[in-house]
Formats: sequence, C-alpha cells, structure tokens
Amino acid sequence: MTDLSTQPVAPQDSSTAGAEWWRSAVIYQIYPRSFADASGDGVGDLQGIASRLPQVAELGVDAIWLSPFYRSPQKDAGYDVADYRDVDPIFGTLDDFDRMLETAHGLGLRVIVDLVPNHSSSEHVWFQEALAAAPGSEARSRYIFRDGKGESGELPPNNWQSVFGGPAWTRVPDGQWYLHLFDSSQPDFDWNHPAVGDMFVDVLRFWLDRGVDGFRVDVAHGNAKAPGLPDVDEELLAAGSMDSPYFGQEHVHEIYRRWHLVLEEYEGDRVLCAEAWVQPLEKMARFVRPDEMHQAFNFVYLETPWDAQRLRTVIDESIEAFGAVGAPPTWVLSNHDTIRHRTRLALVPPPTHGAGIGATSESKADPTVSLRRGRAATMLMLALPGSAYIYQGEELGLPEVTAIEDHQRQDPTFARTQGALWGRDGCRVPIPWEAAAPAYGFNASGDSWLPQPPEWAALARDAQDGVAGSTLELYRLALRLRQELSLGTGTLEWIDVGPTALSFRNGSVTVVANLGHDAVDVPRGEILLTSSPLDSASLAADEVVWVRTGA
Ligand code: ISL
Repeated sequence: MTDLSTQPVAPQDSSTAGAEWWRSAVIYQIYPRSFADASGDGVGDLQGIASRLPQVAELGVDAIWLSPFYRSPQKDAGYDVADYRDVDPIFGTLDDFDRMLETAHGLGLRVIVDLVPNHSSSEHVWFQEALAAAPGSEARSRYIFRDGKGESGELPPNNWQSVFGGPAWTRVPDGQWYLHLFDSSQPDFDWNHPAVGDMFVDVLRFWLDRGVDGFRVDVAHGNAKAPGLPDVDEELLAAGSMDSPYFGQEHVHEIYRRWHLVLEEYEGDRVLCAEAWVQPLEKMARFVRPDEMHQAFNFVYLETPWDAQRLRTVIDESIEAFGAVGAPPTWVLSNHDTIRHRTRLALVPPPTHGAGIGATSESKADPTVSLRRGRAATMLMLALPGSAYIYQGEELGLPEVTAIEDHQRQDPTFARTQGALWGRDGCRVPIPWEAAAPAYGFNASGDSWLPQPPEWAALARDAQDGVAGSTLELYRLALRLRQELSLGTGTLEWIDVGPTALSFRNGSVTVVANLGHDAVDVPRGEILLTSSPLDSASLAADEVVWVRTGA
C-alpha cells in the first residue's frame, strides 16, 4: 500500500457556509467498467481512468463521481461489494486508486466515490459467516434472515419483490430466508445491528483518509425497513406509489446525521450525495437537511418528459423544496441506470420506468429528433442554478444501445425477469474515444464487455474534437459559459413565452427553450450559444438559445 504521509493531497480548505463548491458544481459520472481500459481485458480500470482524466478536466467539469470499483463478484456490475476497503483486481489496486486520485486532484478535479450501504455482496465475509452460522445467531443478525410462512416455512416471510424482478427473499438450506431488495447475490444489511453502522463509519474514514472529496450513497432511501417487515400494500404499489415499508422510512435519516458529523471532522468541503428515489420532492429534500447529506439526485427532474409546463413545474418545485432546507437544487438527465436522455426524451411511446429498451421494443426514437432534443435538454439543464450531473458519453451525444443480443446482456434485471425487462446494459456500453482505434480507443485489444455499435465511430471523441457544432464542442462551450457567467450560483426568473416554450433569466443571460412546434422569438442581445445552428431569426422545435441580455 502507498505511504499516504508522502502523498501530496490537493488543498482542501473549507469554504464559508453557503459557498461550498458542491452547491454549483458540475459532476461528471465515470462508470469504471466502461470508461477506459488500460489492461485490455475488455473491462475498464483505474489506470485507464487516470490516463483519460485530462480530457475530463478539459471538458470543464468540477468533480468526478466513480461508480463502484471495490472487490466484488460483479453480479450487479460492482454494486455487490465483497470488500468495501479494497479495489477489485479487474479495476486495479489501492495504489492505482491513490495515483488516480492524485492525478484528479492535480487537474483540479474533486473525486466522489460510491458507497453501497443497503446491501453487500453474498461473498462479503459477514454474509459467508451468516450462512455458516445457525438461525438466530449473532452472525445472522447483521443481515435480515427470517423464518418463512406456511406450514413448514416454505413461503417467503412477506410479499416484497426485488427491484430487479422476482421475490425479494431467497431460502437457505436450513430453511430460513434472507432479504435482498435487489439481486439474490445482494443481501440487505440489518441496520438495526450496531456493528453495521460502525462498519460503515470505518469505511467512510478509510476513503476520507485517502483523500476523497465525498460519497454518492447508493439506495440511500433503503437502509431502514419498517419494524416487523409488514407486507407491501399491493394496490398502492400498482398505483405507482413510492411509499413502501422498505423505502423512505423516517428512521433512515439517523444514519446520515451520524455520517454528517464524520465528514465534518475532515478538512475541506466533503460531500454526501443521496441516491434516494423518493417522492414528492419535499420527501427527497429531507435527505439534505442541514445536518444530513449535502445533495440529492433530482430524479423527479430526470423522469419529467420533454414538456414545457411539466418542466417548469418541476424546476420551480425543486428550487423551492431544496431551498427550503438550505440545499442546492440538483439536475440530472442521465446515469448508469436509466435510458440515455438523448434517446429517452424522444421515445414514442414513452418508456416505462426501469424497463430499458431493446432492439424489438415498441418505443422508438428518431435519431435526428433525439440528438437535437438531447442537446437542447442539456443546454436547458446547464443554465439552471444549482449543481448538475453529467454521465460519461453524453458529451458525445451517445444514444442508448439497443443492439445487444440476449446472451450478451449482463444486467441481472434481464435474467430475473426472463427478458421481460431489458435492463440497463444499453447505457453502459464502453465509450468511444478514437474513431479508427480498436474498441474505439477504449483499450488496445479491441475487447469490450458489451458490444459497441459500428455507428459509434462517427461519435468518437476525436471525431468531434475541434469540430464546430459537434456535441462535444457544445458541452465544452456550455460548461465554460456556465462557469464564466456564474449560472450555477445564479437565480432564476421566468419570462412568459407561451405554453410550449420556456424562458428565464439567470443573471445576465436569457435562456429560451422551444419544446413545441411553433417558432419562438429569440430575444435581442448577443447570442452566446445555440443547441443547434439557427436556420432563421427564431427558434425552431427542440432548440435552446442562451442570449446575453444584461451586463
Ligand atoms: O427503487 C428504485 C426505483 O423506485 C430503483 O430505481 C432503485 O433505487 C435503483 O435501482 C437503485 O440503484 C442503485 O442501486 C442498485 C444498482 O443496481 C444501481 O446501479 C444503483 O444505481 C443496487 O445497488
């Protein structure tokens, strides 16, 4: 292991309250399996990430968030952690992590790592001990083991279903059942056991001591279950309610209050970011009260269709709900769990949450419309005050990949639903760097854990670099202007431009977005950026413009 005492760590002075970097940061999500692969085995790694970080910094983002790279059997692409304090050999070593962190800090990038506290891998030493121990033992009580229902316990303890499909319970040879809200290889911890909380505080410290700037907290809404594990009200669930005995329970917040204090012991503005799929926004905002986490992904925004009035409402409600607890609003359009927004926003008919799309899906997106709309949606998002997330590859305009054969699919969702849900592989395909290189520069061997489509040559980074009007150049310009014009720390003031368009002022900039078919006037002033080249003096469908209208 590297001797940390000799390692330079980026200056991490704390800011005055209200001026912390994360309040207005643009955070770039790296999905390590699919970013850059130095070893050539077809799966990305930490050395690969380090080698490509200059290009991330040069894009103009403030921070990176890395999806899990910990020791894991990779049953859920690393969200099944077997050792929270080590790097999986497919990604490299702890030394590689330290070097990557140093490179990132040297480039002025903060580094957020992923923490998965709701469940471990079934290969975690605690779960192996639990399996070897008897029912009722101490070892079992760190997870959620219960006797089954029915005459001989042959039925699961309750009616909970896995998010990935099928029952949320699996039976072990001695007859007991264990809970897994996700895959059967991801047993849920019992957060009532004090050792679980203590272990995660140690894990936080382990990575904070190495110099990370914060954590994205996986399934932050799931750690606490309702006492007695009551059945889900299936009528409520069918009606789309997010209230359940396993998500968004009030006592989950105690955990984050404890973590907040741990982060406060460290210099610099370290950050906790909640992945909390709860609604309404007021409930989500409870995760970012002043003594809890700092940011929460705005999934309500992500799930809003390309509709002017609905977007205006969600933007207002987000600014209100997060503002009411003193947290910044956040904005996100894509990540490793959702259909890439370039495709999603143009799908007809609209997709079902969590289902994904495949080659034979009924939902289709016209490629031209989808690229225009994807770029427009990004420009709208990056003009909003607060913090925003970008998912690797969206700066290249990558679409969701549907050309993945059944036998190539890796997301457990596909197998657990017998193919009824496509799952998330389509947004996880290794990204293209160089049009003419093997695996488009993802590695030197040409191997790729998911197939890259041939049309991605045209979208490779080097094919867009320096090309006026390319999606890469659009992102670069938008990020530079957002920074120069302080849009992230600004305030939003709406201007009425009719029912199918949106317009607002943020400081010296007026933003107009046309989400309908009728042409919309472009305000007088210096045109700073347009999401696609303007054909006339007005804005056509799916176009966004930023105009300097003030000093
Ligand atoms: O519960 C949901 C929606 O109501 C789900 O979207 C769920 O919150 C989401 O799937 C959680 O995702 C995270 O944890 C999973 C992992 O597979 C994902 O990649 C990760 O982002 C299990 O660790």
